[in-house]
Amino acid sequence: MSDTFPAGFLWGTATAAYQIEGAPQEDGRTPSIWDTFSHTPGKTEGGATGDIAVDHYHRRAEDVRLMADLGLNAYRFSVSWPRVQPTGRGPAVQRGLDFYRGLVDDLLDHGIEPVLTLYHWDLPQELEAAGGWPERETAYRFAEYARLVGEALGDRVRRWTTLNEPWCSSFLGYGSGVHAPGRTDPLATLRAAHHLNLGHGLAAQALRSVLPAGGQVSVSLNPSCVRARTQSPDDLDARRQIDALANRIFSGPMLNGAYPEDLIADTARLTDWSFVQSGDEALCKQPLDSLGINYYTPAVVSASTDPTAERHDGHGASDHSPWPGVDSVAFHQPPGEVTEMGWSVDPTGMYELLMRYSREAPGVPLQITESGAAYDDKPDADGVVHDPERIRYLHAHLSAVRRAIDDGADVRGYFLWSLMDNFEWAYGYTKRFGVVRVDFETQRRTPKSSAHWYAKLAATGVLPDVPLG
Ligand code: PNW
Repeated sequence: MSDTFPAGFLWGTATAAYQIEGAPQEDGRTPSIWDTFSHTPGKTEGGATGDIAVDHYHRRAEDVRLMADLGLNAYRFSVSWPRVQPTGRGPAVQRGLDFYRGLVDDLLDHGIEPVLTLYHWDLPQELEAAGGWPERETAYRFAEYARLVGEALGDRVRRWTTLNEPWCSSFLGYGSGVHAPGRTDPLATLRAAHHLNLGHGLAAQALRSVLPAGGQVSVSLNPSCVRARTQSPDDLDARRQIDALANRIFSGPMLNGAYPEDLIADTARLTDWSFVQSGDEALCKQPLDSLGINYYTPAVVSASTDPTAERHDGHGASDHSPWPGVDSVAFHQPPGEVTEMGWSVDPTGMYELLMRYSREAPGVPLQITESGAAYDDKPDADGVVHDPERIRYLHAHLSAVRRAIDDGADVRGYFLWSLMDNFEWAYGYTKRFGVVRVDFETQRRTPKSSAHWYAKLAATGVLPDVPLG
């Protein structure tokens, strides 16, 4: 196997607005569902919020310099919807747009390609008050917002992503309630999933109509590599059910223009899916210039008749299952090594997903738009942060990407989650995914050894060895 990546490969890191920016009330920004949720007692670890986060709103230039010093050639970030369009309706706020225009200009000045995500979970609170993603109107509002940002930044941003991980927005936000807005309603979960699909389709159309020639439209999914615990028919059926709700509920409409029939049948007790109007499914299927895959860990499932079976689905603690209509599937902790999230380390899952989506989205280049790991690394007495576990994790996953390329997958880039330690949603500041350490008191940034390792990869296109020990 070659350890060299194709020429032109994008080597980037990824972040999301709410996880890094802070400045929730500056320049006209209004609350998003994550402001409301994180300020609700009991929703995040230690009551953590993104009020300050890592103060990126004020340290943008320093953060771009960090990337430039590491020699990275791409950066995936998200735009905060309530910064640009505070109520989720009406004209854009110029000062909000100016921040992103400044960011993009800084990136371009340093030869770093901006990869812009329109929605990484921070719905304007006013739209949630009107019903949020379970309401069809939200999809139209999202497309209008996409058009505004496209018009404002399309002259300098070539690569656009509509949604980040619509599974998390719907299943964790409206099903298990561990993410904002914290609702626990199985029917609302399915309605939200559909309106996210529809919002993607409408936003992709809106972007196409305003972007100059060469503009690229993508979406980032977090497909689950679902494994059956045994090959028994019941366990295989458990896998089929979860695969439908984790993966095909999005890839069905987005890639094939139709919801899978087994999904409709499995959820028949909850809904007749009449919220899917005629023409919607075709609209969800828009041409994609690339497909973004976010991957961290696989899932292992079995059939279970024991409703009290312990859940190990890695989706956080909730009394409510994220899976609408599923009452007979157990999740199991896979054997072997885990990261600080308790997520099992399984690079083969990455390989399998890349091969699967190569088949399911023929002709569409793939990007790994998130991959990385949380470890509890600390600075040593000299202030140096050694994170050999993260280097091993990255090496193993990049080897899996390389193997998928050898086997025919058209993978064009890798975006490491994350550039720097940040607000890890319900886990607050307790989980560190960064290749740059952030001291959350002083906001001081220190590249970890993994950052230097990754910089070497970006500079050479050749997978460096893993340090021993
Ligand atoms: C992704 N799950 O979140 C997000 O895109 C990032 O914002 C986040 O920081 C990163 O992964 C690490 O967590 C996920 O429970 C959160 O399956 C939860 C799940 C998956 C992805």
